[in-house]
Amino acid sequence: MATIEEKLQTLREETLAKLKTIKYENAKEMQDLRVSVLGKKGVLTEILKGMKDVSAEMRPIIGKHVNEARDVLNQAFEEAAALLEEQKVAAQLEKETVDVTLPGRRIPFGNRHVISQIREEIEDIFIGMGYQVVDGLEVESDYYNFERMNLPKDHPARDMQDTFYISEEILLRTHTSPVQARTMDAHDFSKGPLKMISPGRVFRRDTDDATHSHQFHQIEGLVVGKNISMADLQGTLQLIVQKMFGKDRVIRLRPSYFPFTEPSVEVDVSCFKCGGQGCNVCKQTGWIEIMGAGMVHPQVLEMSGVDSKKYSGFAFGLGQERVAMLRYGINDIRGFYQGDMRFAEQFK
Ligand code: FA5
Repeated sequence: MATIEEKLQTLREETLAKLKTIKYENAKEMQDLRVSVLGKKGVLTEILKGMKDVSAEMRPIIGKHVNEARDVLNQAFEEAAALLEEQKVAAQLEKETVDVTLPGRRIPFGNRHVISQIREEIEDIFIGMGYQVVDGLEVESDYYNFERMNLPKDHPARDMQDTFYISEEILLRTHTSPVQARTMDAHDFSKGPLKMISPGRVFRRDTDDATHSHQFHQIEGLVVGKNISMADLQGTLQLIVQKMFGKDRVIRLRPSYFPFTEPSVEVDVSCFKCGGQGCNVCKQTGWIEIMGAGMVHPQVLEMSGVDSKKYSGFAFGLGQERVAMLRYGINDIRGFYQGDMRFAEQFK
């Protein structure tokens, strides 16, 4: 009968020989072989059962041989597995050919968000008229957002702009108007008039619906200098409306109220759909409201240290979403913020 050592030797030789014959297409055969040789119920375990008949002196020596055989076989299986993988990849590469005549894959191009497009368009128009474009702060102080806009702490008109307060004195700005005060503070009027626009995001505790969002975008406009009149405001707004909505559009100023302008107006544009006859877009009125505006309140000028007897100015604030909705016939404001590619791609 063969000794344990002989059995181990035979197992090693036979296993290594079998491994060599396995092709990558039959990789599972290798797995089966591994289980049958090294598995719990495999040949090696079977051979080990013979240890009980080995004398005590020989046990360490035979044990060493067994371990050696296990190591050699384990390594052989690992090498064989790596080789099969290599062969498989090589065979795949050989099979795969590149069809150089196929058209290339298109890389999808993104586009500017429609709100950004509107902002840039309006910026361009005003830059062309010599205005500077100014950034404001989204996190503002109560002082600039309200008090400097002639809305002291207990002023009832604060209710018109439901506010997210961060602390008693810090809030998310409810409009871009505080930039008026900040730029007037910084401007040197001895060097000429101030002409600026300031686009940006604003926040209100409004309930989201088709025409209201709790955050939206405004563009503030401010001109302060000598002899600035309501006619300048009207001419400027007429021009912007024609550039944005077409040269046949006219504007209408309606009396309104803002604490920071006097007089104050709501600005309507003649309906671009019906031309003023009345339709579903303009709710049969022939006019669509697009922004608030007015002559800067003397008190607002004075708070910036501007002499209201020498200087006057006009200001306006328009909602960017409102302009985009009117221009493109968008009927739900929430579309701007949902990130739906089908919506965004329409404005390439
Ligand atoms: C103001 O915010 C004034 N600061 C505008 C102003 C500036 C007047 C300078 C005079 C001088 P109002 O609250 O009306 O005004 O908002 C201006 C525009 O923002 C509105 O015409 C509308 O287009 C837009 N708007 C207001 N609330 C929302 C809202 N919840 N969602 C989307 N757009 C809004």
